[in-house]
Amino acid sequence: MKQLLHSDPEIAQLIQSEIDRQQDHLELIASENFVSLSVLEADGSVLTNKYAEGYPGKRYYGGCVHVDGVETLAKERLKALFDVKYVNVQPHSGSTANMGAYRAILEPKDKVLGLALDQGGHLTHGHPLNFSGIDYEFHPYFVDKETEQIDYVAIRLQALEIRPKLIVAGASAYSRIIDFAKIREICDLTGALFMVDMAHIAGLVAAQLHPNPCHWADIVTSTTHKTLRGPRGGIIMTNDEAIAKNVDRVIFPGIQGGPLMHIIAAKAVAFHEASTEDFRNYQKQVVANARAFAERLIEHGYHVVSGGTDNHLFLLDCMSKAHLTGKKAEQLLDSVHITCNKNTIPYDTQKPFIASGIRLGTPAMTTRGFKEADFVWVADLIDRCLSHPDDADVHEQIKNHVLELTKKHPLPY
Ligand code: DSN
Repeated sequence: MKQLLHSDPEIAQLIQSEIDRQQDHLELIASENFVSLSVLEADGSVLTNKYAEGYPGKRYYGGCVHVDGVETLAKERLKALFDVKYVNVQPHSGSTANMGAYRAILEPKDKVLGLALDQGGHLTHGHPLNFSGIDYEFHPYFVDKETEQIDYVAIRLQALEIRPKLIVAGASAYSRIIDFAKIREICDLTGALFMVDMAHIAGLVAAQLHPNPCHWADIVTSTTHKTLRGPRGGIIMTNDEAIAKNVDRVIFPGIQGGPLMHIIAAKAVAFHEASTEDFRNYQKQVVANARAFAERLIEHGYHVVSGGTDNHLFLLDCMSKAHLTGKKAEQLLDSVHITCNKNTIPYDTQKPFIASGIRLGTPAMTTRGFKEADFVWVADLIDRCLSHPDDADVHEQIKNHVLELTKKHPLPY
């Protein structure tokens, strides 16, 4: 940052402080990750200078020969990674990708089924204040009260009664394998289209550790920065040519103007990385770490929603042992350099801003080289912190342990 330090020391200092924070905190936010230096280099490249409205070979600006090459490569790599025929790599974010997908297949006010936000769903799956809940008539489906897993029988009954135009699967806080085949069956029975937002699990899907929704759904969206470990952005995929044509028209000129070519280059780099054996091994470790982490917290006496995890995350019910709200637990852990987010648990009695749980994920620290034993240690630190909410000496000791752990696995930035 030599140049920035000279020209704008205030911003340079804030960036340096963020690098330091990322270095010496335990990052357990399930939707975050650490990109490779190659992704970072593409992300920070001169491609940010280029306007390229349109698509490869059909641009509204001159000088697009090289960015055409970049976008074509990104598309080809993405198709191969998820075994899908048509892709759009231009969405600026997951929300824009979802808006594009809905607009490509729905009319305003169409009925849609989506997982309830307070049970693991996402804002863009029908929250009343989000464009999705405003533009379409969303009906939430739920997890079973006992198993805390998606209740496919109830979805079937709901779909038969409501007759939605679309069923959306995908979640931001659900720790089990989603049975796409079962939802496809319900869609076929009721005449609904099927969309999967695989943002959270895209890396696991790429590594073939979760069923591939592109084999079941009419349309699939994702972000590229979570388990997939690419730059911040969105993508849309389909095997249906007519839907693909709609998607391209809806993204540009429908929703966006110029694509972010530096981000598309970084996406291409990430898709290449995600196709390697190293990445598959990384994802296996992500899942093994999440399992060991959850099991240790269960041994400590906590309730983990649904009793465990099949993927990269789980929800810890902080009321179950520590008798703390998720908000308080998040604040306490933050004070000892353990970063996570409060989260409602299914059938929560607390409001979303308070919540009874926290969401814990392993993708970021696994990128730093953490193995099962490290996560067992992290579980012990979390338990110690939540069991001693007012003990400053204990908190100081935990902070020192966190530093020991983070120093053992430094970031390359
Ligand atoms: N906000 C993201 C998450 O944390 O899961 C979802 O978009």
